[in-house]
Amino acid sequence: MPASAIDLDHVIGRVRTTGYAVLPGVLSSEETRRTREALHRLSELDDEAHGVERLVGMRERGALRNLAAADDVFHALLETSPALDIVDAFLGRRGILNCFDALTLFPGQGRYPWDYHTDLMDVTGVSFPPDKIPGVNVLYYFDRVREENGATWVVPGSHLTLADEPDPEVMAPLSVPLEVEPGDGVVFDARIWHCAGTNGSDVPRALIKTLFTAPWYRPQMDFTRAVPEEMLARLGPRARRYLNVHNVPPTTVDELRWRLFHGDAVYEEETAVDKVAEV
Ligand SMILES: O=C(O)CCC(=O)C(=O)O
Repeated sequence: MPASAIDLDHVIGRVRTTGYAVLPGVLSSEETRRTREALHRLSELDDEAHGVERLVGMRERGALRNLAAADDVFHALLETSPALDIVDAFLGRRGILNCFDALTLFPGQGRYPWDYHTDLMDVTGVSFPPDKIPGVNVLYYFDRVREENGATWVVPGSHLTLADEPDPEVMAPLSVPLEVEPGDGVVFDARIWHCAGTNGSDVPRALIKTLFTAPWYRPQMDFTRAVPEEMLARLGPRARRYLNVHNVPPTTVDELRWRLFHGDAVYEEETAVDKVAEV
């Protein structure tokens, strides 16, 4: 999908009011195919490396973590995906990645309705100014998903509630299943209450989750160390910003002084070279 095909104002309006928007065909069919294949390979490797039983015991089977470090094929989701313009529109040039994982629902597996949650539980119940959104989640789907094979359920408008522990039995009837095709995305305000459904089919259904937040929210991993240096170096400025390379606190007084003097210039890598090292 060319970036221009997203009606940014429309999507932003939907996310602000209902809390979510579906992005039909946000990935091209070629990207969808290559990414799905890579997920499949990675899932087999994870099973082999850690053992299916152990992963199931940890509730981690099919949860493929830190995709930025797994394969260059995933980097498009931090560099060229049209959905990133929506992320930047909400979070500005300081938005960072919180997690970049694949999540799989295997046949018979489900989380509905006990697992209603928001993606920013640390700020659940906190009131923000209407124009400030602390986080945006973009989900990418690789299967045709319906209620029967584990659609994601969202409670429209619930991103604005200040209730910090709503009853799942109350939320379930208020929620809607998101029906999508392979290559579709869903973007939502990360405060929306949502829940994975139950996969009643005989094939796994997988999605990729890219959660972005304001720079003050602690990411799931320290990507500056969790992504190999040579991979970080291959990435463009936008992806490096999401991976938080500018947000690591200074480790020397010289570096601190450089930053105090240059202020926000540290975020200007998208138009300049990485000056942090040039203290
Ligand atoms: O797997 C799903 O449908 C929902 C994923 C989810 O709960 C999340 O992104 O936090």
